[in-house]
Amino acid sequence: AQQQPTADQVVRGKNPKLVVLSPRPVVLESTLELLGSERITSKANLFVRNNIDLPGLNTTEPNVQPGWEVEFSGLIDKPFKVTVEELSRLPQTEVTTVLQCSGNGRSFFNPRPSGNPWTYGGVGQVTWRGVLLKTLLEAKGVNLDPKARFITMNASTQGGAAPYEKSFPISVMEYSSAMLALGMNGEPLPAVHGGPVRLVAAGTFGTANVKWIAKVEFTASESSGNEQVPRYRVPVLPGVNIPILPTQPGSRYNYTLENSRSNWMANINSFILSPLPGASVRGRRVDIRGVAWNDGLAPIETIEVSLNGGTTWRKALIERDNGKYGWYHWVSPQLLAPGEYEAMVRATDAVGRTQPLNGNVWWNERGYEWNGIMRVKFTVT
Ligand code: MSS
Repeated sequence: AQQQPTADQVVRGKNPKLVVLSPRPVVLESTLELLGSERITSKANLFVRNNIDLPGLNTTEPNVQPGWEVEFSGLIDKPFKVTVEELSRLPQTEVTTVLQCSGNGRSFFNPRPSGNPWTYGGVGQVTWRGVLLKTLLEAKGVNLDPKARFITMNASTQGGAAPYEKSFPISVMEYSSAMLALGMNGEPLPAVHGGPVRLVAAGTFGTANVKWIAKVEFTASESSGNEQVPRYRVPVLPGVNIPILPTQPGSRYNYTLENSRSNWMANINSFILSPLPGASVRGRRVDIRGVAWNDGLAPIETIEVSLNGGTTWRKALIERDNGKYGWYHWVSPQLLAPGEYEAMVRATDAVGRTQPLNGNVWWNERGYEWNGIMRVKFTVT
């Protein structure tokens, strides 16, 4: 049998503890242990999801490309190009966001959908620095045509890479302070995470955050490309207020732009990061800790822990230290006698959005947007 390469062999600078889901295109999963070990996810520990690798960029070093251009076109009065140097001279904004693959948690769906078998590690929290699209359009004196409803983004195809094209509603972009990011965690943007320039839209799933951005087009409709449909979509009934249309587990769905929606805004979710699954911890005082997050459109108000299978829930203490698009760290202090336990966590936001007890209610053919309540078994000694 062939030996699987380790994460640091696949991407220079990555922690070898990341799990290689695919060496090519690169897909690396982080772990609960690594996510719980730092407040901001370092570039070494951040997951990687490439649909398409750009040759030579599998490193956490910066991607220095003088003269890199991003082209703006479509439904605007003055099409223009902007270079990375020009972007770095415009006013910069920092925002901390949760970056999560919409396929995170896929392997918990039953039956298991095809695609990368993510467990919990397709997520991290990072601080971006860059130029807001709003700031850029103002600086350029550019106005949108009222018919423009979507931003259609294209990654560079340098080195003969296949195109990666995604569309997002302009309203989402405006609301989520979309930016052209040049930096991450106080450093130049690592090559593998999209350097020199990446489009970042806080509160959206990873798929919207196009790396190595080369072209931004304002369009009247969504791209009809493969990455927009059938990929990265969940079933919905147009005009019906349900986040994901439940479909028969195991069934097929004929995705169209009308009967499905793109993985736009991240849904509400929460993880237990300590104790780790299967851990043995000293009693009686045990602090159960973790993170929760949503799309930032409404604050998270309650995070609750249950130790009896969801019969009763106790409110955890919430820290609000990373802004509305970041992780809400939480702690639930417990007094526990020696024995076996299973902890569950659920978050609820100000508009009542919460997580299903059985995440499989959202079963969808491609396994997106899992946010079922997490359960962690541990032992108190
Ligand atoms: N971009 C590009 N250019 N390409 C690709 O492939 N992918 C996506 C994003 N962007 C891509 C892009 C996805 S899908 C995700 S998640 C993200 O990215 C990730 O990130 P990182 O940095 O971590 O790698 Mo799922 O929803």
